[in-house]
Amino acid sequence: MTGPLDVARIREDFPILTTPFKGKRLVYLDSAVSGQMPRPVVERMGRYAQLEHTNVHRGVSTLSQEATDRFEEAREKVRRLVNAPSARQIVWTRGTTEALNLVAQSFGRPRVHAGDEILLSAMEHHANIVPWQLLAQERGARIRVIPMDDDGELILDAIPGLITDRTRILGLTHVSNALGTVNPVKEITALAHARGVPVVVDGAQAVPHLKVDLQDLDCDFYAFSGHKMSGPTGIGALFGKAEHLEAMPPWQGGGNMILSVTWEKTTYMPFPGKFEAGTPAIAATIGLGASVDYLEGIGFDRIAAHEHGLLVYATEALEAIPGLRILGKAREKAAVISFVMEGIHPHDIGSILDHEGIVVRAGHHCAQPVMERFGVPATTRASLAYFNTEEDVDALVAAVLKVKEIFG
Ligand code: C6P
Repeated sequence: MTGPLDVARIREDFPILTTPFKGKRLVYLDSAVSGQMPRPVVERMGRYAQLEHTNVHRGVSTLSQEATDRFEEAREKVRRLVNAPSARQIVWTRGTTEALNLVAQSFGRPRVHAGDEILLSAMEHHANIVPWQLLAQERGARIRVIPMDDDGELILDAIPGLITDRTRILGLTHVSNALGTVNPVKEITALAHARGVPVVVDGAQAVPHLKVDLQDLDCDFYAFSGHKMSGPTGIGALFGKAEHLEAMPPWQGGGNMILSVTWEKTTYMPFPGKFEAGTPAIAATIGLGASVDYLEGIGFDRIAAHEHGLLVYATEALEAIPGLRILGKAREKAAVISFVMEGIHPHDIGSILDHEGIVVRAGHHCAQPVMERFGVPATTRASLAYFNTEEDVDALVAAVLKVKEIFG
C-alpha cells in the first residue's frame, strides 16, 4: 500500500481508543510499554480458542495437526517479517526478556569464563543487562559499557578500543525504549565481527516500527516481543544464526523438546524444538501471526512515515514549553519522547495526565543506567504508534501546560 495512513479507519479496529475512559477520549501514548491489539488479532485468537484449540506437535488427531499447522504458519510469518533465512531460526519464547536469558544461558555460559568481558551499550534495557550480570557473576567475567553522548547517541569511535581478546559477546538495543535512539546495528555488528565477536540485539522497540532485515543486519541473535507489535502478551521470539542454534545446548528440559528419553540418555529435537520445552502459548502465537499480517497490511514504510511526522510535531510543541527538557536527541530516532520538567516529579506529571485520560509512562523505564547517565531519577515518556494522531499530541501538550499551571 502507498500514501498516508487512513488513521480514522485504523482506529476503528481498536475499541479501547473509541470507548470513553473516565468520561474522556482515551489518548494512548504508551505503546512502548505495550501496544494495543487490533480487532483482527483478538478475533483470530478467539476463533482459535473457541473452535480450534488443542495441543500442538503431539498427536495424530486432525484437530492437533491443524493447530500445529497454524502454530507453524505463525513462525513462517515472523520469519518473513524480519527476513530470517529459515523459519527454524525463529525460536518461540515468552518475550524479549526470556529470549535474552536464553542467549545468556545457552550461548553465553559455555563460552564466558573468568576474566572474559561482555560488552553492552549504555542504553540497554534491564533485560539486556541483568542476564549478563548474572552470568558474569557466576563466571567471574566483567561487563564493559559502550558510552553515549549527551544527545543519546552511542559513541561509535569508542567501540574498537572496548573490544579486546577477552570480549565474548556484544549486546545492543536496536531502539532505546528510554530515549528513542535508533542504533546503527549493521555498522556495530560489522565492527564486532571484524574482531570475531558475536552480537545479540534487543529488537523489542524496533520490530513494531521499522522494517527489520536480519540478513542485512547480520547480527547473531535478535530478540523481540509480541505485545509491543500489536500482538498479545506471553509470546515473543529469538532469532539465531543456524550455526549457533545448532551448537547451543537446551536451556530448559521437558516434553516437546526431545527425540527420545531413557534413564541413561536423552536426545533432543533439532532447533528450534530443543529450545521449546513444554506446551507453548498456542493462541498467543497464532495471534502474533495475525498481528504480523495486520502490520504488513498497513505497511512499514507508511507506519514509519506517520510516526516520524508525529514525532517531529510533538517534539516541536513540547520543546516550546519553558522548563521542559527532552532527553534523547539522536539524529535517528523512533517516536519515543522522554522528558523532564523543572521542579516537577515525573510521577506527578503522569498522574495529572492520567486524570486527563492520557496514558504515558513515568519512571525509569527499566533503564536505570540511562537515567543515571542523564542525572535524573525518572522521566515522563510518551511513545507513539501508527494509530495516534496530531489530536493526541495536542491533548498531551495541553495537559502538560496544565501541569505547569498547577505547579506554578
Ligand atoms: N520495555 C517499556 O516500557 P518484555 O517485557 O520481555 O516483553 O520486554 C522487555 C524489554 C526489552 N527490551 C526493551 C528495549 C524494552 O523496551 C523492553 C520492555 C517496556 O519500555 C516495559 S519495561
